[in-house]
Amino acid sequence: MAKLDYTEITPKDKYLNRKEFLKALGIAGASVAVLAACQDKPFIAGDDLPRQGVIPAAPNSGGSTEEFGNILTAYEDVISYNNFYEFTTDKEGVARLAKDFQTSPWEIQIGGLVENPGPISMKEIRNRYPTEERVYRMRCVEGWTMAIPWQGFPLSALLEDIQPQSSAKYIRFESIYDPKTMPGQSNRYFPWPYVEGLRLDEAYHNLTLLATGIYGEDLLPQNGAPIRLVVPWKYGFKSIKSIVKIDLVEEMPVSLWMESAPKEYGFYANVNPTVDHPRWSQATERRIGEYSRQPTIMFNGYKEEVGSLYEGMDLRENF
Ligand SMILES: Nc1nc2c(c(=O)[nH]1)N[C@H]1C(S)=C(S)[C@@H](COP(=O)(O)O)O[C@H]1N2
Ligand SMILES: [Mo]
Repeated sequence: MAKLDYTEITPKDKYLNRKEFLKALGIAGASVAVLAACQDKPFIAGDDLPRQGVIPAAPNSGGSTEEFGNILTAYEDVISYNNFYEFTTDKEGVARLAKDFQTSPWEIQIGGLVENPGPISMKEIRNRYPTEERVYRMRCVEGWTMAIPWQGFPLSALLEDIQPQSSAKYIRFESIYDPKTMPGQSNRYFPWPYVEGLRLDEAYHNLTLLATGIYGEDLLPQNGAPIRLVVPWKYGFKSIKSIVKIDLVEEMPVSLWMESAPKEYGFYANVNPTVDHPRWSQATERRIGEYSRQPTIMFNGYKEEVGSLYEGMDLRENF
């Protein structure tokens, strides 16, 4: 299927009827049938926002977006409703505070139990790893959710280059620490810098992405520029933004959220409708741009892809 050009398609859906719109997208007959099932559903968040669209019938993610109504979250919403506590805990205030955040030059320090440690610059990363588009659902632990077309490359591609040693069991990520430019880091309640981690098999999973763009545009600071993690079957807080350090380690890393509220946030953080947050239910979720709530889907809809990673584990204990 032809790659969607969001800047191109969006104005067209205003003046073309649906059939012509689909034709303009280059979607073949078979896909039209799939999309027809959801044609009565409205676009998320109003039709006058700049970039939004129908999720391609066969996104190359391998992940399923069908349960999500095949509707992408409007670009305007993706860049204006953010969790990035280094700037502020006010979701609608992040974009303004992050506007002048310097994301170039940028490098990631690679270390720990690897054969090839050292810094790697964003320039090198861009040259070395071709990006692909992945349409993923993102479910925040707070109960809201989006569907986002990312540009990125599998974390496994980087891992193959840096070569974890056999003693490495986990990967640990660190976000930038710069309280001079990130006002939220003066909030001493949180143990900065933001830290996250994955088990090595989760890190190697093909769905696990290092993202550099959204909707065909480079990431904006509020979304974690210039490079962030995206792990679509886990709560959004695992998808750590603005990464400056990656270490391969033997022990399970302690994330910022585990350290600040260990009873509320565990290491795994797999989306699970049957395991509630101590202060609220996780049974339902609200898509940004809609009012009603929908049932939460196990592993955020990616059970087929990732279920086997957790076979035999007690997911209530390992929350
Ligand atoms: N460094 C850092 N990464 C972070 C966060 C944060 O506060 N700091 N918030 C997380 C949470 S809770 C969510 S839901 C997602 C939000 O990503 P988005 O703003 O791009 O939608 O980023 C995650 N990554
Ligand atoms: Mo979140």
